[in-house]
Amino acid sequence: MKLFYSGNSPYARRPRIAIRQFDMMDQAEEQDVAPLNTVDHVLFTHGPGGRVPALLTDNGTFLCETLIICRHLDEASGGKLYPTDPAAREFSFRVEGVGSLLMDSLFVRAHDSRRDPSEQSPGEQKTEATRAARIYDELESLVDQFSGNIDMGTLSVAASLGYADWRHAEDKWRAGRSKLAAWHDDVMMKLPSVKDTYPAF
Ligand SMILES: N[C@@H](CCC(=O)N[C@@H](CS)C(=O)NCC(=O)O)C(=O)O
Repeated sequence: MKLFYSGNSPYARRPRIAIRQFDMMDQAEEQDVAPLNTVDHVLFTHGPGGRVPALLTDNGTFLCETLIICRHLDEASGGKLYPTDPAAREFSFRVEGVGSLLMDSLFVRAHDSRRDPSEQSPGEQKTEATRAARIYDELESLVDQFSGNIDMGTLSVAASLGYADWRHAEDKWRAGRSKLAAWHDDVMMKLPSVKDTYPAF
């Protein structure tokens, strides 16, 4: 299979982390397709979206959307990305959902803040900043429960926090959230899969 990505894409980082963490480098080739948004972009030969990550499966099916791609990687790996115990699996989905929600919120705000000032929406940025703060707090309260897990739930949270470091340093998400900070910096960043894909900025 082939994963299409672009360098600092926080969404593409999630399957890129999974491929490294769950020893799938032999199964998945990666192709950097930056810059995005060109008229004749290679992604448009596969579908209308033009977004990364995208995955061409071994059967030639073109998949888009991070959560779908991670689901496919889980199947292709024989179930390595999520726990098999039903309760632990459900909890991993919960954590992945929260991490994914955080990424969406951070991404929307970063995107809006880079628009021409005349096109920005301060109201939307405030809404998303408030949402992100609520999610950081939720993660701080959950971290004791997930800190020992290495699965797509926790890896997705790490990807979102790395994106917050890059695009939203002003959030100071570590302030007052010492357990979450220690988990990210001392546990997750020690994993080569997480460290090696951390955004370059
Ligand atoms: N909902 C998508 C979002 C993916 C996304 O927005 N990717 C960005 C890069 S981080 C992209 O491809 N942007 C190019 C564009 O919007 O044309 C997912 O979960 O995979």
